[in-house]
Amino acid sequence: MRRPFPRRAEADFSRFLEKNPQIEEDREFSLRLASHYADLYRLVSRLYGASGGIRELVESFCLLLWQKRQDRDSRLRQIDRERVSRADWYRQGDLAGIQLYVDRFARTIPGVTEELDYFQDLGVNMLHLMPLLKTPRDHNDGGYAVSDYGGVQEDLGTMEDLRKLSCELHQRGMVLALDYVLNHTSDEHPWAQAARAGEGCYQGYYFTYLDREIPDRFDETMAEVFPETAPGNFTWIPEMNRWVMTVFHRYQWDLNYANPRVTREMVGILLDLANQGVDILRLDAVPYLWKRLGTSCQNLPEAHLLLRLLNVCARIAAPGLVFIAEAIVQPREIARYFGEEEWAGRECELAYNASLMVLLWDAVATGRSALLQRGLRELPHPPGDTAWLNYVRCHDDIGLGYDDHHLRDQGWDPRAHRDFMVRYFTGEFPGSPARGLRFMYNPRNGDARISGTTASLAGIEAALELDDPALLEEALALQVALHGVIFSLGGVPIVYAGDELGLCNDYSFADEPHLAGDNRWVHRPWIHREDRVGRLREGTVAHRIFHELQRLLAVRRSTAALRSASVPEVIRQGNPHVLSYVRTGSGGETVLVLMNCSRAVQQVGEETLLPAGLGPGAVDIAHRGRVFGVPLRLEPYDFCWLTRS
Ligand code: OTU
Repeated sequence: MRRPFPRRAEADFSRFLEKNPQIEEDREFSLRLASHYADLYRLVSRLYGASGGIRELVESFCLLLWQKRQDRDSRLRQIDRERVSRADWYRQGDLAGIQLYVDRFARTIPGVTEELDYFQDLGVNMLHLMPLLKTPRDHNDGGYAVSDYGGVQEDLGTMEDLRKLSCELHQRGMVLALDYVLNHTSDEHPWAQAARAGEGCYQGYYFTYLDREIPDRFDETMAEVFPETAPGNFTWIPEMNRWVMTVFHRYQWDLNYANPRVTREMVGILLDLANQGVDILRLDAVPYLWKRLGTSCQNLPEAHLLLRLLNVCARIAAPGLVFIAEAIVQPREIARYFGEEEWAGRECELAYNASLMVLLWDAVATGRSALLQRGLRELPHPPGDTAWLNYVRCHDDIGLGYDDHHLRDQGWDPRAHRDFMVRYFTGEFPGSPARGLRFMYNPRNGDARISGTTASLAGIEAALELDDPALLEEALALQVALHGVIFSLGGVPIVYAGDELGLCNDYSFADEPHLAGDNRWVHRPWIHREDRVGRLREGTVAHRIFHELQRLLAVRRSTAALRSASVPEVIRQGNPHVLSYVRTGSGGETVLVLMNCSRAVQQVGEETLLPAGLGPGAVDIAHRGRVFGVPLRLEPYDFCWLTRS
């Protein structure tokens, strides 16, 4: 819904057009600018109103958008038109992604372009490439410390390679997603270098302080992201004789968005990336985008306003572009990054469903579905055209971001339960087949997180090492079942590359000095051509998993209830080890999803089938039409997608 122009904005807009008559000649652009101008104006005023000069500032944003529109080629403008006419193109059923490191998957961007058949063979159509812009060679946090947003890491290729990849993807009906690391730059970015050289203007791009007074006050209320390797939130820079805010690693300098110049620069870069043919930008670390003394500096209202401003800019200058929010916080907080429905309310069209991911692993460790069921039931519904991005694993650790009162309601002590989770997935808990690693233990509060690939956490690594066929069967079943959940929940599922082949932990990082201190690299395996070829050899782990995921993705594409944007309806049933929910298509057709979260055989009675309108003879479309007797018998980690026969 459009709200009327604030009177000042209206006058300013007319004056702006008079001064820049060329803009009105581009009807498409000027109409979009006109329809979003009021929102742009309001957002800029709310963020920067206190400093005055709003008209000039808004004008400078408009000119920037106009300039970036000039750089947008006709191919991308055509895509813009198509997407504007199907506003929720990204959730119309069949978007499914894979996330990968260019170097670890195919060495270079052209190497990835040559592998597009592989992705289509699996059945994914969205390629999320991990950060690939220029970074310092050593201190780069896997690409999350950018030293030049205008160039690609030399070893990976060039911007031209990226554009070619985008064209090739679009020709195949696929889309490209890229990270936008916008909370911080590398300490080797030219802005940071200028700041270090004493240029006050660039020091104002970051948070810098002469003494510890303000840093100490910030530290009182801020958490630590990497307590083992990067304690505290500030780093002393001797050349500058100042402290600088570094929430993540000491070489990642937080940008100061309270400075509108920073915002304008970062909007420009965002649109430059869009103009390379990027369809989806994963906005990294969005909770941290705004800082204020006396707060946790996470999820502040201004961070939301800033994201709305970025979104409005995209709607005007590159409307084919959508955002993914990367906010690994409490579910209710994550959902706020979708934004609200009112004016300029949209922030990110997609958001990582971090709580689902944790609760899936919780169900594995406990063998019980209660917490997962509750988490799903209470998960906020994505508003309007937005959707969850569902995943089993990603390149980061598993952080145990539970709702503590959900744990207490189960009779579990939050601290003890988190300890149990870490001990389960590091294999310390008796009987656990998991082979994860403890990540970032914080002795001050006892917190720790978990690293490890799906296969190693699921028990495949242990089974292969112990040569235990029964354990292997179980672990394979689990690896597939977890994907069976994310493929059947709606939203956009995303596979973490290597998981489609069942790749286990890769310990080679320990021999590389600049990686050794960060064990997240254990689950960022090198994926060799032989690994991919392994999927073609029957009897291998890779073959088993790849073909199961391939089949499930195909079934998802052809099943209206699974493709639909409907929200899963969680079903209460008697067996505490079984996850159960129903998906409904627009024509009323239903699919009942059941997953046995335990390592024992489980039964499900007929009463569970009824809410989904199913009875005896229901057919499991996830397993080539398998038919069950009643009660239904689910093997360890078995799952099914049931429909009427
Ligand atoms: C992200 O993760 C990236 O995914 C990481 O790979 C980066 O190291 C990091 O940003 C810095 O760029 O804390 O443990 O709420 O949780 O942004 C991972 C969001 C992280 C943060 C998240 C961050």
